[in-house]
Amino acid sequence: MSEAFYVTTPIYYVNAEPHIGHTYTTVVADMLARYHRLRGEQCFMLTGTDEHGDKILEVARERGTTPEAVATEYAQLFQQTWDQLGIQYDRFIRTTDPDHRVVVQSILQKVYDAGEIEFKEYEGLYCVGCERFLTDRDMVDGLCRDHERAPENRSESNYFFKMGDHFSWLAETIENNPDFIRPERYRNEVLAMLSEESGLGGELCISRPKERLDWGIELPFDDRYVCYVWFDALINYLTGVGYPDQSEFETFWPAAEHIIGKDILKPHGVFWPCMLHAIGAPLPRHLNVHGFWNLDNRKVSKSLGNLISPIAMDERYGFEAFRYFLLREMVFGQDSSFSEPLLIARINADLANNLGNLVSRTLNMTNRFADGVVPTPGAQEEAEAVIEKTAARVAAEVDEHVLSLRPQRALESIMGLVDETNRYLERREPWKAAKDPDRAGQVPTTLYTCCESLRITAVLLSAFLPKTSQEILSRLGLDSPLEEASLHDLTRWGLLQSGLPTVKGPPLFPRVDVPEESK
Ligand code: ME8
Repeated sequence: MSEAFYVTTPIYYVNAEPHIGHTYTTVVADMLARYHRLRGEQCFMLTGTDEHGDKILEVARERGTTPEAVATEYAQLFQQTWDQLGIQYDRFIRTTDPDHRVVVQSILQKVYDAGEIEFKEYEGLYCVGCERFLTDRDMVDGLCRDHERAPENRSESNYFFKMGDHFSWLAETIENNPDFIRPERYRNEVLAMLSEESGLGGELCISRPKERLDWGIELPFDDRYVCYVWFDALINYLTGVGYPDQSEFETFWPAAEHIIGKDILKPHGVFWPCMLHAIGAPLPRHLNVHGFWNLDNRKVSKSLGNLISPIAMDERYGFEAFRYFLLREMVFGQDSSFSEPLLIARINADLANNLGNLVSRTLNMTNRFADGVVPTPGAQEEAEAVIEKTAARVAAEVDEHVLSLRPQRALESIMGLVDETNRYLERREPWKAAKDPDRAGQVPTTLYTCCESLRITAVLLSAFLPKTSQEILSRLGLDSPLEEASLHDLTRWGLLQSGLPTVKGPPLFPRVDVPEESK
């Protein structure tokens, strides 16, 4: 049986609209699922919404409506956004889905029966934005570091998961599996959280009394309480693939790749592995952590209200161009800045001038000098052999970069092939060679080499820019969907058949003018 690949995004809170941050994580997951599908693996992508908790109740109260209504409105908004943008998820999970409630309750009962949950009084500073009690490290000048608002003093009797019992096992596991949390800096952060000096308590509050919050999943062992959101939310990753006994679970869980932003490293790097260990489930394959998109040097977030909508970007620049920018610009793991001039500069340099130019020059000249069909090449000379070797090297590099979660490097590498082919075309100058009796015989080989390099470029781009890739392939006379062959076979040089009818078409990515106000 083929290898499996399971990729997840965080499930997003339903209190605001999808923005650049959610879009980045979701696009990375979509790109990975598409790439692994092309490698012939059996893939499953999970995304969805996190709907319980104080925050949603707060919004519902402000609006004079029910939490169900708010949750449904935003869940639909997220789902419609991903549909409109062509994200190929396999399930959109909502924490209010009935199968999720069953799984959460069965896990709570299991952990309770194992004696890992205790009931006691707790007092602390609680941030409604984070949905949790804060530690000193979470605060700056008395305010929550992430939400820039003052936490509330709260005291109540609650149920606690004794996760500290798993800390030494977890630290050892992380040490022994150095790439479980990647990139490395986040592994070190989690190890620091687990060290005694960090002040991270060994107990995780997992309940809320219903008298204060009744919007949640009821505890199976005490109906006066509902489950605290992180415990409920993290379990979505298990529900999504049929925990505990559906066959998908066996197939996909050991191949799980979580993609998250660094803001939720603690729940995923500490709470989640301890929960999994407590129920005897294996850990996911990797926890992949990216940095923040910043705007004016501040994190883009719903609470700060400085949103960049993927739908607006789609309308203004086309989603493929925005998707390219996100994947190319951010070094996975580090923070990045967003600005429209930066986006425009990327579109113009990489997509319009480099890729778009190669497509239009190659196909225009194929039209002029080869009757619009892929020509039959003659013998390769050194210059053609260099392009063939570059294509093979780039295909290997892309594979390595994608598997190591370096989308930016993979795209850099693909654009290197485009660049090299553009330079080859400049040197061969078929527009002049066609008129020179000594060199005219070279033209079919030159054009074939450019067409074949473009075909391999389109195959390699297909997970990153699915529509652009299809468009290039169909202009080269190739209409069958890529899924029918494997990536390895598709990147072999020489597969492009001579005689296929090509199409010139309009510019793939027209140059974008920098708006007056940004100059
Ligand atoms: O935390 N830059 O949901 P959430 C990059 N429900 N990524 C960003 C970002 C930014 N400025 N802002 C948000 C939650 N993200 C929980 C998750 S999972 C079991 C529960 C992305 O709606 C990034 O992936 O606040 C981040 O981790 C996630 O959105 C937080 O989404």
